[in-house]
Amino acid sequence: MITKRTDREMIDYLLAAEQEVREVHKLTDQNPELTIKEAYELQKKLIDRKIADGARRIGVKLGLTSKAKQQMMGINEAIYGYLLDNMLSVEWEPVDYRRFIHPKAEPEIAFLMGEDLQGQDVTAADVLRATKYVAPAIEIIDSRYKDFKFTLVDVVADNCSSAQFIVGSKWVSPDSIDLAEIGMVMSKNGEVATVGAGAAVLGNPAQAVAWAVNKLGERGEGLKKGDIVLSGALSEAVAFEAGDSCLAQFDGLGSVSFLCK
Ligand code: OOG
Ligand code: MG
Repeated sequence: MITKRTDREMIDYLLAAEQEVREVHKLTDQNPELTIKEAYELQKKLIDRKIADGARRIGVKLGLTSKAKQQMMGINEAIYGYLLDNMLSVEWEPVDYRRFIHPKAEPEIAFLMGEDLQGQDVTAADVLRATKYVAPAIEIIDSRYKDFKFTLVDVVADNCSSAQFIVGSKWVSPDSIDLAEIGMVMSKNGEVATVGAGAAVLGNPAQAVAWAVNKLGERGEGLKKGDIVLSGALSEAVAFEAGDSCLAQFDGLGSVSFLCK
């Protein structure tokens, strides 16, 4: 018999999986009727709980903005979630494998917002105007779900698999570069693991950020000055283990790397 869980139980369940570093069955296994709207409400409650426990919201992340990622995960829709201060790591500090269940690295372009941005008909040009810098980034995703498999509803409730991210130290004005044309190579332990281009992210990463701003706008939210936005992986994600290192090199943006201990 399927016993449906309440919101609070589902959040406790996901938080326990993360804290205890173990994978769990998808929420939709027990609550198959969950809608995408309810999934975003669960996500919000999960983030609010982390904030109540001392974390701070520092930005927004997009997911499944590239065909490579959509095909990899079998979901044809972009998603968004939140970035918290305890997810940000510095490049020279190794990431700790013991924090993860089954982590994967994704090469991304990060935006640093120079102004607040909110609305429901925001364009890529508006995003670029409100952006102070762009920088190379690697997101480490770590779905709480068994075998890294989920439906759209499940992944949204799980804050889009967010775990950690690293931003490179070179910050470039968005005026000086065409984001769609940026080529990217990510290598693991010195060997090419995946390649991509800025255009893979909904045609242009700024377009992807505009999509997220418009979605947030529907809920009366937006981006704030100083927010970091991860615009979504340019290629498929690459699994790694303790001892591995990853380096993502972007034309015109420089590189970002991490070592996993
Ligand atoms: C969902 C998160 C995807 C991206 O950049 O596409 C994501 C997942 O694949 O687990 O962060
Ligand atoms: Mg990502």
